[in-house]
Order: sequence, then structure tokens, then C-alpha cells
Amino acid sequence: MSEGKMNFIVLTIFPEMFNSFWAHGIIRKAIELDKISVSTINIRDFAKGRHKVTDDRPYGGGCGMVMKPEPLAAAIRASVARAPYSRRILLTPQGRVFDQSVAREFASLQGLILVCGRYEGVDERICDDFIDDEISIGDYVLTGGESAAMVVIDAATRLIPGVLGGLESAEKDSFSRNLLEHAHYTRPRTFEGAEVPEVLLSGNHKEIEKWRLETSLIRTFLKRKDLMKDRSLNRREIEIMKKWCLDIEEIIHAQSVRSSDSLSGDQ
Ligand code: 6GU
Repeated sequence: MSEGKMNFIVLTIFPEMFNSFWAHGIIRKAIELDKISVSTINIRDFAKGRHKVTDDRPYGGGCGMVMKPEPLAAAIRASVARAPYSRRILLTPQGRVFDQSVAREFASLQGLILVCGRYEGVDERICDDFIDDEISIGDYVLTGGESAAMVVIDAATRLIPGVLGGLESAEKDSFSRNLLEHAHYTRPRTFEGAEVPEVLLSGNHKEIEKWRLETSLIRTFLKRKDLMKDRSLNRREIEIMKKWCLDIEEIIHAQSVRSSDSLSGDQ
């Protein structure tokens, strides 16, 4: 990952949507630490004429509106002039689906120019000539790319070295190892009758670490088997999972012994 400052420029017709996004939490901290710089460009500022129109009816007819190419092209050119080293990204449901590995890829770049589409989409000639990469945040339809741009900026920023507090916080969490995170508990020790697992109170760090790995594995197995399939298990993980198999076999064996003892069916 590059150690320099990462530059995000967002092209949108609703720049105000980003004001509170920049102003809170880790994004704000990353700006204050000079790990990222952020700005918005209002596409409307590049529209010609008294009404500053940014959309128009589609050629060939049909419903919905299309973002006009000239204001977008001018806004992208202005952004490139400001940050020539940036990758130009169009947020669109037709793009490659954003995930943690794309977030990692983006976190290693010097800059992103994020173009937020609205309406039915942008004029195809923009996609062809002014965009390096098309990104979707998942298989559903949003009213515009702004919330998707925030998702991309958020996920990339937290991976920039020095942005998160603990050195390992980004490395340890979900997906960095293709495992879901272990369960978390804080005070009080008893909450509405529910206790904190004993091992976490034991002070035995080796046991705690083992418990966390084991709960990570079992959660991933129960909730997201798909993640486990494209992941190689290490020796410790294989040992833990083999132990589950043995435990399960033991239970099943005890059951079959008992049911062959009695004639009462599968009680
Ligand atoms: Cl990036 N934009 C829009 N409009 N819809 C989406 C999306 C993006 N990603 C998923 N759905």
C-alpha cells in the first residue's frame, strides 16, 4: 500500500449529501490526519445555459432521463486536471461488484475520481472514453451513485495505513482473512440474564485467542459457508474443525447405540 495521501474527488449533482459524511468518525479523522483529502465537484457547475441542465430525454424514446455527456466530460476533465494520477470510477449497477479485495486495490491508489450517476444512467460515450473502471456495490438498484461512492470511500479509507487506531484492527476484522469476526462482549458481565462467556474473563490469552478463532470458524461455517470455500485453512483451523467432526460423530454414535438398544423407534 502507498504511504502517501489518498485523494478522493466526487462528481455529483448533490454535493451537499457529502457534508456530514466528511464530518464524522474515521473519515473525519483520516482527513485531520492528512491520510486522505476529499472534495466534491458539482456537475451542474459545468452545465451550459441559464437552466444548467444536466439530464435529457433518451434517444430512441422510453422512460427516464439520461445524464448529458458535456457537463460530465467537463467535470471529469476538471477533476483530472486537479488530480491527474487518479483512477476514474463510474458508480453504476452495471459495474464490477465491490468487495474487500477491490477496497484493498483502491486503498493502494493515489486517487479516485468517483462519478455518481443519477436518473436512468449516463450517456454511453462517457463510459467509453472518460471512465477507467465501473463499480457496483451490489445487486440492487439505488436512486444514484452517491451512497455507493460513500461506501467505496469508507471501505478504502479504513485500509490506509495509520487511519485505524490499533495497528492490526484492519487486518484482524471480517474478510481480511475471509472469516467472519468472533463475538464481542463488553460490560456489564450480566445483561438481562445473559452472561459473558467464562473464557473471556479468565485472563488466559492463549485460551481466549483459541476461543475467538473457534467462534470465527463456526460463525463463518453457519452463516457464510461460501466464504470458506475459496480460502485455504491452516493447520490449526483444520485441527479445530476435525475436533468438531469427532464431537459430532460421538453424539451420533451415542444416539445409534441407544436406538438399537430399545424398540421404541427413534426416541
Ligand atoms: Cl454504484 N449505483 C446505482 N445507481 N445503483 C447501484 C449501484 C450503484 N450499486 C448497486 N446498485
